[in-house]
Amino acid sequence: MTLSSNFKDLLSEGVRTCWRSPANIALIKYWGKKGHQLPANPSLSFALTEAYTITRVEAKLNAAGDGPRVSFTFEGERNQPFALKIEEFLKELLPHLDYLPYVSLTIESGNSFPHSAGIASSASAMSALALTLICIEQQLLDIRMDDETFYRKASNIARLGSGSACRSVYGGYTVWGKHPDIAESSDNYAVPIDFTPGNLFENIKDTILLVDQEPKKVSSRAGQQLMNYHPFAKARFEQAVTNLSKLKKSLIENDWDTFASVTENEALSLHAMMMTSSPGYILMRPNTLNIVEHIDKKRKQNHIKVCYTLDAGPNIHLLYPEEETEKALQLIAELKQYCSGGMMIHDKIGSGPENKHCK
Ligand code: 2P0
Repeated sequence: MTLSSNFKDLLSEGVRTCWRSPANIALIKYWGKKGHQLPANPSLSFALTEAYTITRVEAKLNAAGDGPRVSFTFEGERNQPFALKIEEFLKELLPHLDYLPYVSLTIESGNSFPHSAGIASSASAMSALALTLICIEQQLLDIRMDDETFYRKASNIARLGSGSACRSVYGGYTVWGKHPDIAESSDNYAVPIDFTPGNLFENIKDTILLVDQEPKKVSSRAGQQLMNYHPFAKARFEQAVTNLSKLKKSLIENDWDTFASVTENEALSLHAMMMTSSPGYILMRPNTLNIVEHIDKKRKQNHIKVCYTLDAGPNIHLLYPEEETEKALQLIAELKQYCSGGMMIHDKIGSGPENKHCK
């Protein structure tokens, strides 16, 4: 690539951008890969509101062309493990972003949620960084992309950093992975859903019950790799496709009971895959099961519209429609005893990344 004089001028002054990007919670789970960071099955998630990463980036000229050179801080401090992940990610991006060798990047990042809370931070972190990098490309090459092209490109780039991150570049419900019922769905990037969910799901809430805040015994990356040799992999990938169709129907038909049974089936199947991997492992804790049993019992007694899902960890995401908040909060008060230090995060579906509120 030849650097234009304008490109050099811009970088001499420094090009800056900042994005805030949310975590997401998957209802249909991505668990297993094919090819290069492509999903073995489609997944569906919604963006959260309160759990997000803010990432600020300044790009300056690196005339040597041996970049990107990187200076990274997390919440004001150097963080070697995160810095290594980012360097690895940027190397992956060299074939995709021509300007990278010619820049020195100063990257400052921080999360809205405690790092130890056991909430997946790679989705918000990698999506925020992907958005900043595409934004810088636009400024440097003076390209004007329409929104759809911009977000698809950011999603494609985010995927290379962390699969679930590609779903975090949009608000609301999002699908990643080719599925016959979702128009324009792709394995390369996520797309917003192409249908309107019923009112029970428009403002869905998610209270995250923090059962255990210890670091995970097995990383998601390692867990996903175990799917390559898993005896039940084929059936699991087919199950996700069928469950996505059922979930779409339940969202459109405003059918909470079907939504709940599919969502919980996905959560338990995800953990069943972990338990039946070789070697097998268990990320749920005794209090995860105590919460599940308590929800089952109280839901039957009081007909509360609640259901749960699990990420790759022990914490429970309790989902409920906005209109059910009062009843759900009573149940949540009973569940507090099972949370580590009584900790929980009250979150809800969100409108996706922004670049205007970065302070
Ligand atoms: C998901 N998870 O769909 C599933 C459900 C966790 C449980 O995607 O290897 O960090 O970086 O692509 O995205 C977590 O795995 O894995 C995940 P990589 P990622 O949200």
